[in-house]
This record gives sequence, C-alpha cells and structure tokens, in this order.
Amino acid sequence: MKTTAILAAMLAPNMVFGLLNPKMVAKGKKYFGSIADPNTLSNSNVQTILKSDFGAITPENSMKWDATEPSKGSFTFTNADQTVAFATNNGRLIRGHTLVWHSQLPSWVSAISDKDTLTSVIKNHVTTLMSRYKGKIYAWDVVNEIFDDSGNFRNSVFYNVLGESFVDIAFIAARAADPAAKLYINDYNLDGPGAKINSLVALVGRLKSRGVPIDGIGTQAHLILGQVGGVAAQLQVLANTGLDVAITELDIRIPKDVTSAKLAQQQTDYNTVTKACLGVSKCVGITVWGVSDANSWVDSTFPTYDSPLLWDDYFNRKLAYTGVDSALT
Ligand code: 9MR
Repeated sequence: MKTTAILAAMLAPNMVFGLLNPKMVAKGKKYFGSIADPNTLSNSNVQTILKSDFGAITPENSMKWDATEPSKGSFTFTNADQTVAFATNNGRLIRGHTLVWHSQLPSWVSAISDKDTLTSVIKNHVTTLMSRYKGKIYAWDVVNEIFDDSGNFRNSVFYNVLGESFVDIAFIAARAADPAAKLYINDYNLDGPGAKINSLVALVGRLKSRGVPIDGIGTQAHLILGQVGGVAAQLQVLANTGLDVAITELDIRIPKDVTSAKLAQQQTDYNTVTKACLGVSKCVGITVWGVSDANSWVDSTFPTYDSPLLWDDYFNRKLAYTGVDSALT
C-alpha cells in the first residue's frame, strides 16, 4: 500500500481501532452502548459502527408495549427478535427497554379502570417479554418516566388505578421472570438537583424498605449543549442509594445553527459526561441514544436543535467522538 493509501485508510470514518467499548471496559465499566432496531440495522454503516465501537445495544422501539402487545394477550416479537439476534450474534450485552411506560402504550391498556385487571395485565406483559429473552438481557428498564418534572407521579393509567403499588407489581414480576437480569428504574431530567431526582431517590428508598427487588437507576441524559455540569454530582446522588447507576440514553443536542465552535463545545460536553460515569464507581456504563445524527429522535421532537450524536449525517466521526475517546484513553 502506498503511504497515501495507508493514510487514507487511517482516516476512514469507521477505522477498526476506534473501539470505545473496549476502552470503557478497560476502565472497569461494563459497556459503552448504543441503540438499534431493524430500521437502523438495515444501514451497513450502522452495523459497522455498532460492531467497532459499542458493547451493548438497547432496542430503540421494538420492545415497547405498542410494538409487543398491541392488543390484549396478543404478542408480536418480529423486530425485537431481530435486534436481540444481532446483539447476541455479535456478543453484545442488551438493555431491555421498556416494560411499563405511559408512552407508546396501546389504548386498550389506558382504558383499564379495574385494579385486578390492570395488575394481571402488567404481570402478564412483564412475564411474557422477560421470559422470551430470559438469560439474554443484561438489564431491563422495568419502569420508565414515572415522575413528572415537579416530582409527582405522572398521570398514567398505572398510577391512577393502582397508586404506587404498580411499581412493586412490575418489579416483583420482573425478578421472578428472569432472576439474572438487572432491574432498573429509568427517567430523564435527573441531571440537576430538584424535586424530580428527590422523588425518585425517595421512591427507591421505599422500594428497598418494602423488599421490592430493584438493582439500578438509569438516568437518560438527553442533554443540551453547554448544560452538562450537573451530571457528575447527580450521578453520585443516585449512586448513594446503593444501587447501580447507568447513563441510558445520552445525547447532547445543539441549538441551531450548528457551528464549528458549537461542535467543539459538544466535544467538551461529551468528555465531561463520559468522565462523570468514570468517576462514579457504581456507574456501570453509558448508552448513547443513536449512532448517527441522521437517525435521532431530536430532529422531529426538537426542530430547533440538531446534531446530538457522535457520528454526523454521513457517518463521519465528529469531535464529540473524540471527546468520549479522550476521556477513555
Ligand atoms: O427514540 C425513540 C423514538 O424513535 C420514538 O419515536 C420515541 C417515541 O416516544 O421514543 C424515543 O425514545 C425515547 C425512549 O424510549 C424513552 N426516553 C426518551 C426517548 C426519546 O424520546
């Protein structure tokens, strides 16, 4: 190979010696992960990058209630099976996401008003999903986003019909279905002090005192450029419960227009967040919520923001990637 060809190969976007995951593992953590589902796995760049840099996969949508039990007792696993097969065939850990969540919830569940019916529906949903993938899932997000930003239980069918006991019901069923899986509560806006993180920590205390099986707290970390300074301290607050903690859905969105100065700030921010997990012994790993800026929920949900991930729209590594890499090196 000519020198120029060697240089070109070294600068190629997906060079094999990227390897964020092995570097994370060398730091004593379990994984550096990302998301996938058949719609993104169909892109060969996504597969290449998942294989080169990521050690854990969270199915982005395929394990949610609307995808798996669209009508009562009738389960569909086509997409979830494909994602699990990709992960296990490549030796990746899997974070199951998510069992009890007010969103992407079929209307037949929201219509339930009777305690016994809802209890058996939750148990059956949790048990069916976890049994299907028993032994293959490292951790499950058992309940997701159950608090509003004021720290009150969110207005959902689960809380409205069952009160706080829906959490106990879900976790107890989860432990019975797959005793080896780590069981998580997961939420967003836990990146700064306030009512929401206080409520979550207080609930974890009550669950532990009632003997409800729970292993971890996931902080989603959907962050905004330049506003990541609270992550390390809050991660430690969560770890002080004694549970494992994980950053489960990391992205750092940039207010438009994207400039080279903002991309450099994003590099700093990703470096800061990565170091936050490294600095908390209970933090087991980081999952980034997407591979490329071409496939991010941010585009449709926050149209005035852009470019939240580590690879750009064309699957070139961004400065953000270097921000993670340098924290791990
Ligand atoms: O990334 C997911 C997107 O494709 C879906 O349309 C959306 C629907 O609610 O959910 C997104 O993922 C969410 C995750 O499951 C829970 N935390 C917030 C994530 C971003 O909305």
